[in-house]
Amino acid sequence: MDEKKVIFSGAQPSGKMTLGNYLGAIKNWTLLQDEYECYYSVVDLHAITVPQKPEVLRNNTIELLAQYIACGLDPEKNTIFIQSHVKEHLELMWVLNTMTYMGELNRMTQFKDKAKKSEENLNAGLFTYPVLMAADILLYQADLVPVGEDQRQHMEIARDLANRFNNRYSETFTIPEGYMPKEGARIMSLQDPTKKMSKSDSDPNGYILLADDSDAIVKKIKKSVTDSLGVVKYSDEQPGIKNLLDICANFSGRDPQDIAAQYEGKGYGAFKTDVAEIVVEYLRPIKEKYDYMLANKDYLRDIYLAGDVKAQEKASKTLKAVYEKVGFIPR
Ligand code: ATP
Ligand code: LTN
Repeated sequence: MDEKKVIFSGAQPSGKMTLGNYLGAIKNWTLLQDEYECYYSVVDLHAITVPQKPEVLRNNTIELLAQYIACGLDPEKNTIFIQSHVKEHLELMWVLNTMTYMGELNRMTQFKDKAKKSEENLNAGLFTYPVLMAADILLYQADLVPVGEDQRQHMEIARDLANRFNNRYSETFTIPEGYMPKEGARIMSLQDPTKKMSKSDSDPNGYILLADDSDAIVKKIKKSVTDSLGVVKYSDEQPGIKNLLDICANFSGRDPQDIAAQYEGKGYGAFKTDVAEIVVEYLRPIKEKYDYMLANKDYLRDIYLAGDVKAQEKASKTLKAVYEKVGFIPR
């Protein structure tokens, strides 16, 4: 029997899941779950690189897990777990930290962006965030990492660290590859289409949450920032309209240019009404399943407890090999 290739990915419980998270990453997770051995984590250790209220973090963690399932991840097929429950992530991170150059972390655009936003809390965790992400991926010997476009630089570091370790010691890690969707890899904020849609945005009108009700979705799309040209065209000069076309194309499986052609001679109002309807209808079953999952917290607990054990089994094997190669005496 051919061994399945391995996938690892994760999302931070730093808020509720947005349309960007779904189209950029989670949708692909669900599409790949049959062909790969998949590990999907709620990466709570990453979330605390920005301040979190403990109660809120706990809720977000469970809610994100519920959303994974609501989006279609099958807990029987995938290992779904909570990052902080598998201590190996932190242990491998330490080893990789000692092999990561300050210069390469300094180049990370996510760090620069987040540093600007949190000048009063410029902590070391924010700086070494990509090293923890590399540890996540390498522990599971992942071949493929389905993520959005914003994670490209972090994927490069993970690959560089894997190669660096393999060259310094001997073949240990699989070299992972990022897997980004053709459309939807970078969904933009509805309020500022030059910025990515982000669940930790301070303006809730900038993002659509999978848990938003229909009224909220319609309002946010109607209020979305466009331009004064008044023509629905798929063009870089109209980033707001382009973003709505991308969303629409992704949900309807149609070509964005074809959709644009349909609105010739019509204004933005009609276009926005249709986009809102497509989004609401697509998200309806996800939202229903999500509400159901949240009413079944014991089931969610069973899922992550089983996932934690399976994840740790795999992670501990890799870590043991790493410790030996580095020269630590086994206990
Ligand atoms: P935060 O706002 O707290 O930084 P986030 O929503 O940007 O969080 P994560 O939870 O860390 O990001 O991301 C989960 C996945 O969603 C990642 O693979 C990321 O690349 C993807 N993703 C996040 N935002 C977008 C977006 N706007 N468009 C496409 N993919 C996205
Ligand atoms: N940094 C990612 C979340 C993340 C991740 C990972 C994604 C943490 N560890 C490992 C893929 C693989 C982000 O989306 N901000």
